[in-house]
Amino acid sequence: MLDGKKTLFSGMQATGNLTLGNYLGALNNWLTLNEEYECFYCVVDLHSITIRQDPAELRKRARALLTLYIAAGLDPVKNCIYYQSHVSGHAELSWILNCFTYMGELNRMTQFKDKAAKHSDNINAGLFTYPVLMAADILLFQSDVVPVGADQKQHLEIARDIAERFNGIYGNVFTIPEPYIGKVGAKIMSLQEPSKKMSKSDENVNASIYLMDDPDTVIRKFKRAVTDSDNQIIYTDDKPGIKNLIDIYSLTTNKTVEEVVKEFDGKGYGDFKMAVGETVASILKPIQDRVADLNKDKAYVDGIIKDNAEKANYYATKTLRKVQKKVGFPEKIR
Ligand code: ATP
Ligand code: LTN
Repeated sequence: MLDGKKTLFSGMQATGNLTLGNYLGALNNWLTLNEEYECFYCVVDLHSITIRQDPAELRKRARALLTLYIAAGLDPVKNCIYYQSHVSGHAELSWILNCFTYMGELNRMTQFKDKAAKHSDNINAGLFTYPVLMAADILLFQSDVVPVGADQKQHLEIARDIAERFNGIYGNVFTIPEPYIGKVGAKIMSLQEPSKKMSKSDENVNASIYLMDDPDTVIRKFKRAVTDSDNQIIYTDDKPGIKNLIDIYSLTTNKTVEEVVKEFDGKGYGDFKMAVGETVASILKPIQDRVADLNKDKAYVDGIIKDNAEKANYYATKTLRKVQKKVGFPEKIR
């Protein structure tokens, strides 16, 4: 809660090109919630460097991600769209919260285990304390709700635990955040290995639909999507490939799973995959057009970056001052 308004915070890493999983699992919910709340949508570049990044590439991707937030339909005047690295409060609060987080809690984080296994040559302390920085992001803005995909649920739980612990010691400092995880689409699966989630850092480009993929690529990737061989469109865990495509089609057409199954009753996988491909391509096209327009207007996007960083800094400083005072840091002499 900020200035009497309910607050929403969410963010994405600029670790690669956004996928349909990011869109349907997170961004789409951001769009439906953004009227109700004071919203902060962050490009979490501090989190990105827990994995080694090429600096020029990171800068480019972070800009592309911020542009995509706007192109997807988030109004940058009503919503605070900004880079995490432009608001030093994230790192400062993160340090303080590190001192209220136990090693045992962080040791249980499944994302840490997965990422550590994947990047065994660089298991750095930042990767380990990643959830604390995420808690700082959320708590800095006194967030009431945090829309994320299902894979982030554990991180939300630890953020709540840290906030409750801190409040338990110092009184009501932080709003306790609630996760918002959509019922359908919370986990869009890889098109090549439907037992794995679709991930922007997947090396196999055919496993993911990228939001910037052109229509032919989208259709080709869906045609090649791994399914089983019995050619029946049924929604069941035994058919993870088809189940995933039904979820995608249902979300992108606003039809229920039952309606989708009925629509394709008696039709084969070929027809179904084509329909999914065409629908997804038609949703992506206007977003891609807006990205192209925004890329032509550097000054406009720069202005948004500047104004929103100021706004985010204003609120971040407010919370940070309160926290610093509570833990016993001396007040600054002005
Ligand atoms: P990486 O591959 O670098 O781990 P990612 O694709 O998993 O990236 P994140 O930046 O970690 O993406 O996630 C951004 C948001 O998208 C989060 O809210 C996350 O829960 C959501 N998300 C990511 N992948 C999926 C998916 N396959 N289905 C639904 N939501 C997803
Ligand atoms: N860890 C998240 C990205 C993230 C985030 C946040 C999401 C960083 N800080 C705060 C919601 C709220 C991920 O999606 N990988």
